[in-house]
Amino acid sequence: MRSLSSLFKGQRLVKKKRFTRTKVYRKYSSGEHGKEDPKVNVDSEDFIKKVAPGFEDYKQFKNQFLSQAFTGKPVDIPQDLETRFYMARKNMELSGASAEDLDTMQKNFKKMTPKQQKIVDEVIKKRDQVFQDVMNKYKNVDFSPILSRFNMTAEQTFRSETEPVRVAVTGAAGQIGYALIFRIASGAMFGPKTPVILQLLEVPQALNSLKGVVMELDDCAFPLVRGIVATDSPEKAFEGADWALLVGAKPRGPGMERSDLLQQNAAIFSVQGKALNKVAKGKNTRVVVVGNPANTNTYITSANAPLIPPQNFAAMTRLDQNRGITQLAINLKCNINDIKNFVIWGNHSATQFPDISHARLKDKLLTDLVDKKWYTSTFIPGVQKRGAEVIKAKDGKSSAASAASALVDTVYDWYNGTKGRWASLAVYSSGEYGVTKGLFYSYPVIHNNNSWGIVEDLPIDQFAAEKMEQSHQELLQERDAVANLLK
Ligand code: NAX
Repeated sequence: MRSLSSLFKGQRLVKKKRFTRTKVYRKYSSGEHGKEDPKVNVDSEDFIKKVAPGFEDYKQFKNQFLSQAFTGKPVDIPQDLETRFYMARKNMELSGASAEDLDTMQKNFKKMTPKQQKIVDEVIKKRDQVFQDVMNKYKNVDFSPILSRFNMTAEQTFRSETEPVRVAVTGAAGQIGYALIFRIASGAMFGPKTPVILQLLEVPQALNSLKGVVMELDDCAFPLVRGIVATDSPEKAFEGADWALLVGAKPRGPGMERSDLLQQNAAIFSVQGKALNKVAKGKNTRVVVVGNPANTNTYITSANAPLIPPQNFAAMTRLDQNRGITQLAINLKCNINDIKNFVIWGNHSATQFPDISHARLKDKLLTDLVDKKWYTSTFIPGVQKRGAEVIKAKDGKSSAASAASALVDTVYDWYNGTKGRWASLAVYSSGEYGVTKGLFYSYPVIHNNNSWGIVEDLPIDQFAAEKMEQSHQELLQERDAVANLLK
């Protein structure tokens, strides 16, 4: 019988091929990801012989299989469960699943009794049949976009029983915290099948308010929430954390100098870095900083947590990217998703550089579509100062729901991979594009396998180089202003 889930898998395979060809992705892998199960070598000749007899490799088999499925000729797929399992594993691997996902799938598959495995097999066959009937009925319709949404193969459902992700959120009773926590709990951040344990940190004065937030969380009856911790102790909040989202920070008070703001926040983030180092999951913890000044707070947190690789820390610049891309889409009268490769460079501050020089609308360069004067005099300052504009419009209250949403996007991409799409993120610099090693600088990155790689070797013109350098210099000054705290 033909399998429509396999049709979809083939589409993902094509995407993956394209991604590999770009060669812009440099992998930083840390923690336990990337481990292969020595027992299963899906590239071995035995495996190919078993699942794809007569073919050179699995990809060739897959392509042939696909074209047969599209022409409506019946295709045999091996029926024994062990083989189907290996095929599923190979499909997941080809479509960019992490080693961790593959291991989980394998573990869960093995946990099932033969009877359960048979039931899953039956269910998937029935579902495929329904799709097939619909496709036969509406022959002139292109089903590929619809099929791509039904990507849950029976094998992937094995992933549903994953361990909960422990997510620590600081400043949990603040504005952003309130807009964020409910979205994490609903599954928007880690996906609708990943349970979460929320570990919420606040200052002692805000614990009562946090209690109210927890009551509301309870009242939502989110099925994915497997536990909630509400505390004013960083060590409790970060205990065993897979992800730490550092939102809480000291706001800039009236008359406060930027250097005071830097110092006061540096003190908070040193304490939190030390606590993360002591009690979080070590090399498997990932940390995203939102609290301002976000890049330098990330630098301080990472410097205080030597057991966690610096590549696991990042400062959020996705809100700036989202702000910019929306303005571009409005200007060009297109959809957000039609614009690719728009990027924020540098610091999350007014020196950030929102850059369209690599961006495309479908196959056209944005630099050919956008008025240059609008770009330099309206767009760039507009993105840089958007935060202040929002504060003005909201009578003194800063961006909250949009910041929370950008954080959901940031972690979703890091956790799930971007399949070749670029995302802006302030990550540890090893000197790329002339930035001082060790700073956290916003670059275009591609996520895969719970890690990221900077898109390298992009041509940088003089205009861009000057803007990028300006932000770099500001980050160096911020680093120097907090140097005393790192001795
Ligand atoms: P709020 O003042 O509403 O909330 C901050 C919360 O953090 C408060 O509840 C406070 O009690 C708590 N807090 C303070 N110190 C803490 C500590 N040591 N441990 C735990 N909790 C602590 O601010 P909110 O609007 O939520 O903004 C939070 C931070 O995000 C600010 O620093 C803000 O500047 C920054 N932003 C960063 C953005 C970005 O794109 N990176 C954009 C939005 C936002 O401006």
